[in-house]
Amino acid sequence: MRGRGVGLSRPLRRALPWALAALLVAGVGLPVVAASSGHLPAGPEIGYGVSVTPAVAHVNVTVVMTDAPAYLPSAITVNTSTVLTVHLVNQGNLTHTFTVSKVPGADALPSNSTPQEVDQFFLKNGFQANLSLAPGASASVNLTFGVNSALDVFQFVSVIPYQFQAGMAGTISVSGGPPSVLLEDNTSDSLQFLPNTLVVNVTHYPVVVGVYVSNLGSFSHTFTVSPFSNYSLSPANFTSFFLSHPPLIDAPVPSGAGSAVWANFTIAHAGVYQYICTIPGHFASGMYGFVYANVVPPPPPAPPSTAIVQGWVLVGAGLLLVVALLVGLSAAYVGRLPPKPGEPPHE
Ligand SMILES: [Cu+2]
Repeated sequence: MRGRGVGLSRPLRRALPWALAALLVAGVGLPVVAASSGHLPAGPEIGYGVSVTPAVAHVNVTVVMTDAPAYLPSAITVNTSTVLTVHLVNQGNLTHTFTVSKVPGADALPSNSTPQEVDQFFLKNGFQANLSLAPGASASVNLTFGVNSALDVFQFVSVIPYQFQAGMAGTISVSGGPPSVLLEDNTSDSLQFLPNTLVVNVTHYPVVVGVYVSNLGSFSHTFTVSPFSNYSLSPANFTSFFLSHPPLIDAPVPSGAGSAVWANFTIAHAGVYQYICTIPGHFASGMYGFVYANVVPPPPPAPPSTAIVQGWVLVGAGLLLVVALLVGLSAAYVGRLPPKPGEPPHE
């Protein structure tokens, strides 16, 4: 064969297509498999809450003290992140105090407490404010309610003996207010929340959470959060459930791409809170998600493995290489056989 000059030997020529096929399968197949794995569904995205410090609001309230004895008004409501300035006016002929509990709770100081027990309570727990006003006097005091005061109720009383017992008491209730944890979510015409997993990690409860819900599609939706933690709502009866157990928030997401709504709500304690869209049929079609409040969310479902596919590409390339080897070997072997009688010698 030597000296015939052109190119490859016959065994190599026979084996070459198979070897090329093996290279093609390995060289093209593997990158294609690797690239396609990046486009496989990757499971639900997770949204993580971002802690922020809300701006502080300033609120003024005038409280009149009377000899009834009483405070007018006796119920004050503020938001979190508020500085409350109480202007006190004693319109009576007796001295009264405005003594605010440091301990939250609508009945931290039981109404049947004796004057000694009232004194002991404030001696033991301290107070947020303690002003004594002579008849006709007036005074002001600032009280601060931060992000950690959500849902707290603080009592204020007059500690002059037997005034509290006679009814000189009131409450400051702290409602939600601006959120201290921000999240984002989206609604889609495929009836999904994107993401459908929201994570809140805070060191104090209750916490006010604000979710900015944007509409990616054209249908209107709602962002409605279950009042119960670790409780699964049912598409069959959530309407009646919410009648007896009002949701933490029921925020309408207007129709039309680009519209958005803030869904602000207060989470009382750690746990998993389901949220749904209450538009008929949407929840049943899978339009729900979960807020994981200091609970680790389950890992998103793993994308379908490409290991088997990649394995088969390698096996296929290997088989083709074996075929190439066999073809090459057999061609070399055939090449050594003497020509059949009557056949012209090989060229
Ligand atoms: Cu919906």
